[in-house]
Amino acid sequence: MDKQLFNDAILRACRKEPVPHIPVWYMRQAGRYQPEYREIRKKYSFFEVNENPEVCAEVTRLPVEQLGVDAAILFADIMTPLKPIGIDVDIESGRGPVISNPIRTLEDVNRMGQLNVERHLPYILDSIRLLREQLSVPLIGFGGAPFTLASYLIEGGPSKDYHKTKGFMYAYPSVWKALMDKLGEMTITYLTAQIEAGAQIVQVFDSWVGALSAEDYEIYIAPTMHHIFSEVKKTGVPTIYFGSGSSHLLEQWNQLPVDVLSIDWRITIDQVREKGITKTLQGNLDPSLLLAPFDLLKERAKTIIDQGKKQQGYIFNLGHGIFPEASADTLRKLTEFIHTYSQNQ
Ligand code: 1CP
Repeated sequence: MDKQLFNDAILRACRKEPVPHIPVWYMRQAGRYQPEYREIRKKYSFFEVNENPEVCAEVTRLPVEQLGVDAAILFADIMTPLKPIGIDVDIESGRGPVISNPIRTLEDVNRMGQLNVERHLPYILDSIRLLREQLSVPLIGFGGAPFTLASYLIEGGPSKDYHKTKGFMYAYPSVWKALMDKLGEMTITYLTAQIEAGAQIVQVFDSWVGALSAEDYEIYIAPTMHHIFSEVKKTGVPTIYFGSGSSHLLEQWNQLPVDVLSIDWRITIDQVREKGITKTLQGNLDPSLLLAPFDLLKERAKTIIDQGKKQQGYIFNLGHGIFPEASADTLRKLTEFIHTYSQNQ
């Protein structure tokens, strides 16, 4: 790849360096809102797309080509590494990951195997290598964080309140610790392998950890997250940590050896900066605004950029993922607006 043509704005933002424009990408930028994706899914199951590097690379590139975003995110799921270690997970259309053998006991935890990425997920590494040849923007690798993975493993599928997960955590603290340790090591192994294959940034999705109080985060989660980010830091590749509804945990996140904090719309960027947080920030447009009249969407994006630009180290994104009802055309126009508005200031 010709270095001159390579758009490294997001890497610069991660490192808090000056940028030619505010970099932007969208969580869940590949998915059901795209007619092309829906066509591909008629032919292949979710995991078939995941397991075929040519198709996986095509789906990963689609939003870069169509929306003009500044980064690609590998097409996979947070559940991808759990399948080869003995978890019977299926992705149900319109629902999400469903598990037929939920975790209930220490024996269940011990039965989970050890991830060997070269052996179990060679297609993930092949997809990354292929994408690095094809892309002129950085490639983001990713994994699920232990709490969020555990919520699916214990609930058996998506949940609204995480009562079973939290009940398990309070009732069996030593089994919980064993589960966090196991998922933590798996995450380190998985992210490191993606980086060795060519991922240029990695994001850890802890989508549901905001369900915990700050006190419980400190006791049950922080040590594992500290371990994960200190290990991944050794690679020198920038790391991003995302959670929704997690503003009450930001002071604790700020203590982690992570480079970028990805926030949702329940807090403003100014409010985060007022807390003394100086890490790069990513976010935080409410994805529902994708259904608003474009002028309103633009106004809200403008406010976010104006706040984000006050310090070096800002990446535009949504506060959570794109959903199937969103329009690719709106996202394309939004991306263009963010680039021109942030260039001309
Ligand atoms: O462009 C991309 O972002 C694509 C890659 C990607 C990523 C980063 C997918 C594909 N999934 C994810 C992460 C992921 N998966 C998260 C973290 C991000 C978030 O909070 O949105 C979570 C919680 C999951 C679990 C999951 N997988 C759900 C959510 C269920 C719930 O509890 O609400 C769903 C619906 C899936 C399936 C899935 N994963 C990805 C896609 C495109 C889909 C839809 C599947 C389909 O084609 O049927």
